[in-house]
Amino acid sequence: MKTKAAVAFGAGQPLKVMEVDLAEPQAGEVLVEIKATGICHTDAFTLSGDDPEGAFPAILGHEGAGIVRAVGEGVTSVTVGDHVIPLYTPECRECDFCLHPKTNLCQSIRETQGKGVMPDGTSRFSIDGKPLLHYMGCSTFANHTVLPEIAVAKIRKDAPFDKVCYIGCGVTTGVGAVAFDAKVEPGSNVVIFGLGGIGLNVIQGAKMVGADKIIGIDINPSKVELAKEYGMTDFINPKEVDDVVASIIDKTGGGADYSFECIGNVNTMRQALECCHKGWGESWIIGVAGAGQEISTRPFQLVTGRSWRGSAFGGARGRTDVPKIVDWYMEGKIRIDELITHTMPLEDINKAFDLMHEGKSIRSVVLF
Ligand code: NAD
Ligand code: AHE
Ligand code: ZN
Repeated sequence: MKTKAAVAFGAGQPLKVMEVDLAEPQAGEVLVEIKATGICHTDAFTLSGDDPEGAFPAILGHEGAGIVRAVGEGVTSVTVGDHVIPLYTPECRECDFCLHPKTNLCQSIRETQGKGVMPDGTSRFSIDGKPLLHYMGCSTFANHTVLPEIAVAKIRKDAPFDKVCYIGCGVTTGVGAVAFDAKVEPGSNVVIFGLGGIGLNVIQGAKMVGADKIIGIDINPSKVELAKEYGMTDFINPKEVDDVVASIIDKTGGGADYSFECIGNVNTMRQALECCHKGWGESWIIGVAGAGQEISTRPFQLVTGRSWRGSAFGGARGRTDVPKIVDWYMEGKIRIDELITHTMPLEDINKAFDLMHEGKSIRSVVLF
């Protein structure tokens, strides 16, 4: 079939909206009509050329929601007409990782996914007979896409696509990092570096689990109002203090119980670790840093009881947890609407990247 997609032909180039060819789903795969997709900083990161796994030409996008339109042979867990959210972290429920209680990182198709192809090693997308790569196993910047059955979460049909698409990455990553990975206890002091599409969801996750102080750090003060609405109790602009780590230690009476780095900057990762409380503070890296970047600190920071951890997709097991998070939204336990600051048709998708780089949006959503 033909479908409309925004194609990334090379690093640093604007996406080109055009008609592409899409082959039918093979065994164990499903065809999904994407109804809405968010634009996450990770899409911009890969488009910039900083992603060691970034390969072109590709159809980016990994924060979508849509409807199953066809299923390949042997598909049993979803059927035509089901509403789904694509999962860049699938859940096969069979691999060693899925069977281990301590991780959500299903590895059953990770290798081919990282190469931009389906599990059989080929692509379903092409233009003029030349293959186009998939991205993070999702490629939601296309009106239709093909995904492995294990990489879709079936969700309730009354959930609005234009909002719950964000659960495909940002909401789950932020709220999940607090609730599923760090398991933040009520009364904890939590510090969030970066008040963007991920950081604001960490804030609402921290509020949801009953954190005490929720301290936000950002160089862009325009994020403060929404952050406060979502539960931030204190704000520090690193440009306005001499030493951001000392300021946090002072505000928390000794350091953070938990910190979350939601920027992708190795310098703020170090600050996020070093602002943690001696003896027990945990720092969770969520931000994605570019090829060649490395983190450092004095080992003494760890010897004296701080821990450095990382979180992908909020520790969520997609097929199990994503439908629950959709329920949380529908029941008013978490909010999404205010975080979607811009919507646009696919033709204007490059504006979403501009708004992100200018610091003017939280989430832009493309509506098909
Ligand atoms: P975003 O652009 O919406 O937000 C980033 C925020 O960081 C902005 O508010 C910006 O002003 C702030 N910032 C930038 N430099 C700063 C600095 N030096 N000090 C303080 N604040 C600074 O991005 P996002 O969509 O929220 O994504 C954040 C990071 O999380 C990205 O690196 C993204 O790739 C990553 N991410 C990781 C996962 C995961 O599963 N681990 C999932 C989604 C996104
Ligand atoms: N491909 C990059 C790393 C990118 C990365 O860390 N991706 C996160 C999700 S970001 C979503 O917005 C992730 O889940 N990683 C786990 C995984 O298996 O990819 C690189 O450095 O190679
Ligand atoms: Zn993302």
